[in-house]
Amino acid sequence: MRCLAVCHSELVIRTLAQVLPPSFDVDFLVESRPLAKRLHDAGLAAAGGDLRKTETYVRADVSPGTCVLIEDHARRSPAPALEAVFDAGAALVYLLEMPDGRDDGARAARQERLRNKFPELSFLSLPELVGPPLVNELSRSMTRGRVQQYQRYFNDANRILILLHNDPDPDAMASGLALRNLLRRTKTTAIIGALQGVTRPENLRMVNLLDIQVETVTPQDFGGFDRVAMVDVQPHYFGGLVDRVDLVIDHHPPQPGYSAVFRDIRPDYGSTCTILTEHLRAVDVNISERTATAMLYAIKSDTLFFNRQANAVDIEAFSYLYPLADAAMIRKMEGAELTLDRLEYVARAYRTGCASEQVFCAFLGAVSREDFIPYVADFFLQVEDVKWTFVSGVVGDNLVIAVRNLGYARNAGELVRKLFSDIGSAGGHRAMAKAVIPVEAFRGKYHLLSDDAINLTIRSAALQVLREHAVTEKKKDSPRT
Ligand SMILES: [Mn+2]
Repeated sequence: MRCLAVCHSELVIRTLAQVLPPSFDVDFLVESRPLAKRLHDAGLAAAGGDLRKTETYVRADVSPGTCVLIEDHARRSPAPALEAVFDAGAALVYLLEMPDGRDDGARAARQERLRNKFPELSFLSLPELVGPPLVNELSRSMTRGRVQQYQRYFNDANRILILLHNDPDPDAMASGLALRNLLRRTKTTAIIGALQGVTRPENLRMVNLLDIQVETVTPQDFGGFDRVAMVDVQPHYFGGLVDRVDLVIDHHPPQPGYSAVFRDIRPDYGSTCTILTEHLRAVDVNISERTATAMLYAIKSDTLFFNRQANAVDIEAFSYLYPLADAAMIRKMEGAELTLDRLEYVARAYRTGCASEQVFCAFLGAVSREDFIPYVADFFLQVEDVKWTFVSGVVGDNLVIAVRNLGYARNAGELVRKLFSDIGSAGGHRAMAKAVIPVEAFRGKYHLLSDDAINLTIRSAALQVLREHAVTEKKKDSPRT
């Protein structure tokens, strides 16, 4: 592609000459003839001329297919040069904006003015071009400093505990592996442990396929370790059992009330493994295929494959780990979603549930494990025309209700709080929510004699709130007279 760079400063010229690939056939146009000669002598295709005259650009053989880059001048308006270059027939014109002390608002206003005059003009900003890679590099060295500090701090410990939350999920386990890798430890000197082990079938499948050992520890064991680290969880989770740790790495919102020698908490990250990918990259540690596979699977599962709370850093970590991981293994772990006992509950919900007004409601009765309930709620949300699912079941003495929602108008978390927070714990996000209510309290509130009425009760309460909401939305939409 032919490119004409209209420049004032030698630094910009030399930089462009170096960064543009040979497929860009670049000619430089400058105002100062001595500069043009110097560039020419240095082997660059450069010419001099009056930048405000159309004939200068005609002579430079500008056509609609030429990419024209115009370097902003510190003291002069770019308008005359732009007018001349468009008159000469250019169509692909970029103004390369230089840092000039204008704030963002003033810059936007100037762009607007110029674009009104030259609708085809595009803008490139030098600070924006230089910024991202520079900031990336500098934050990587900040991370490097941080990681090297905790590596040294853990170095002389005989035994290390990497503590995970109860019923560890892929992100917790993969973070454990990654941290052990960073601390250059083996499973005998750095134990990955949890107070309650893994139970969910797809997580057990990950444990088996990747041969991950999560040891069950008790609070009494903590004293037997020289250092304690926590990943994907913070000490408050353990309700006063641990008030001091050596290292916390987590992507949940920061919690007060504990002391940690080192902490790296980034609530805007989609997974803890994303943070740990940055740690591993910063210190150039070899990532084994097993660890990369676990971490990649963790990022996928914590972000629901980028459907939930993922951002550029998660995608960046994902693409970094992807070539290091075993993709076939990940497919195998994902296949673990469907198990016979899950299908059993799906079938139960299908037999006993009902769908109307885009709402699916089912009661599973006594459920052997709580995670069957959200599983079934997720499952039925895939059904054509279903926008809400309310799936309930009894776990011990509690009624657990999982709510899922496809629509964008209504918040599932708010809805369960409105319906059930007076008799139990209720909360969640826009798309998923949960309530846990003592069965007796639920029966008391709704005067129920039998369990069979539970589903109908939840259904009519939910439909009522959703209908009320639909009415208020309609009122908001109707034009005022
Ligand atoms: Mn997580």
